[in-house]
Amino acid sequence: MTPIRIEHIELRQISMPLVAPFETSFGVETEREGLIVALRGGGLTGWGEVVASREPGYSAETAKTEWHILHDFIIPGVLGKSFAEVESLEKTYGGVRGHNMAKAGVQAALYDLLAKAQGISLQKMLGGKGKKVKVGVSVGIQPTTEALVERVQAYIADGYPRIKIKIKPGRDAAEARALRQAFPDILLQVDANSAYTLEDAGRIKEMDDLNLLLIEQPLSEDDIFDHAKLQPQLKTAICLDESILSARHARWAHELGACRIINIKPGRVGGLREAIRIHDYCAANNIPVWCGGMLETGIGRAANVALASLPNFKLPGDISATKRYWKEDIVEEEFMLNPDGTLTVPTAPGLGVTVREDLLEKVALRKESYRETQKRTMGFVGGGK
Ligand code: OSB
Ligand code: MG
Repeated sequence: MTPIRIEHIELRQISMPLVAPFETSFGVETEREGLIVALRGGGLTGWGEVVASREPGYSAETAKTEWHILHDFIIPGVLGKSFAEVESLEKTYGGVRGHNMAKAGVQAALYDLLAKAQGISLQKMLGGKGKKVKVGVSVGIQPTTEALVERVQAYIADGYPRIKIKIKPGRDAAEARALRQAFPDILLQVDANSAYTLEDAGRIKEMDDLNLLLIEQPLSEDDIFDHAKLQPQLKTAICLDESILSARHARWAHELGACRIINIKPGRVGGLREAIRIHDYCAANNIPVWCGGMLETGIGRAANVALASLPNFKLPGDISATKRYWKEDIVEEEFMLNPDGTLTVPTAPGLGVTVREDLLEKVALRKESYRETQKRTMGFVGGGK
C-alpha cells in the first residue's frame, strides 16, 4: 500500500465513570482515566486507547506519565512521517525505554488508520479468524463473600460462561471456595495482581483443590524467578499478566517453568504487534493464551476483540459487554454478549467502531492538537497548542 502521512495528531486525557467501582488488590477504580490518541492523514482517522489509569497501581504507568512520554518523545517522531506498516512506527520510538501503554495507544491508532485505508477489518489485518470470540467477566473484590456470590450469580444469569474474581490476602481461598460450592461447574479463575510473596505459598495452595482454570499473577510484577519456584508446588496453572512485557519475557517464563498460561494485553506489552509476537511464541510452544482487559472504552475493546480472534487465544478473554463497564460509551456500537457467551468481532474497516467525537469532547479533561505546520513554525520539540 502507499504510505499514509500523519498530518495531524490529537491527544486527549479522558475520565469516564464506571457503572460500579472495581476493587483489586492494588486499589479501587471508580472511573477510567486514560488517553485517546487520534492519528489523522489521507482523509482518514485512526483511533487508539492508552490503557494507563490515574494511579500507578497495576504498573508504573499513569495517564499523566504516558501523556508526558507521548507529548515530549513519541509524537514528535511520528508527526509528519509516512507509514505503510506498523514495524516502521515501532522504530520511531525505539529509543524510548518502557512506557508500553503509550506506545500501544499510538500503534493501535496506526493499525486502525492503515486498515481503514486498505478497506479491511483490524481482525483481517492481524490475522484473526471467525465471527465471535469467547469471553468472561472479571469481578472486583466485593464488600462481603455473600455479596460476591450474588454478584457472580447475576453475571452467570447474564450469560457469562467464565468468571474471574480478584483476590488479595485475607480475601482469597474462602471466597473462591464459596463460589465453587455455589456453582460447582462454572469456569472459575482468580487474579491476585501481585499481592503475595513466595512465603505465602501455603495460603495460595489452599486454592489448589478448587478446580480453578488458573491463578493469575500471584507474585510481584518483576518476579518471573519466584513464579518459577511457585508453579511446581501447585497443580493449578499459574497465568502471568503483569510479569510479561514482551515476547522475550514469555520465553523466559516458559523456559523457567514460571507459568503454564499467559494473559496478553496489548497495552502492557507495547502494542498489538508485540501481542502477536507473544501469541506466536506461545502457539509454537503449546502455551494457551487469553486476552486480558484494562476496563477499556469501546476503542480499546474493539482492538481486543479483533486480537482475541487469533487462533491460540484458547481461553475466554476479559472482554465483557459494554454495559458491564459504561452507561455511555464513546463509540456508537455496543458490544453485546451473545447467548453462547461470545462477543461478535467487528467486520467494518479498521476497528469497526464509530467514535462519538461529541461525547469524546465532553469526557476530555485535557486535549492537545499537533500539526505539521506548527512543527515547522514553532521550532517544535515537544508539542504545540
Ligand atoms: O489484572 O486483569 C487485570 C483491570 C484493571 C487492571 C488490571 C486488571 C483488570 C481486570 C479487568 O481484571 C478486566 C476487564 O477489562 O474487564
Ligand atoms: Mg490480571
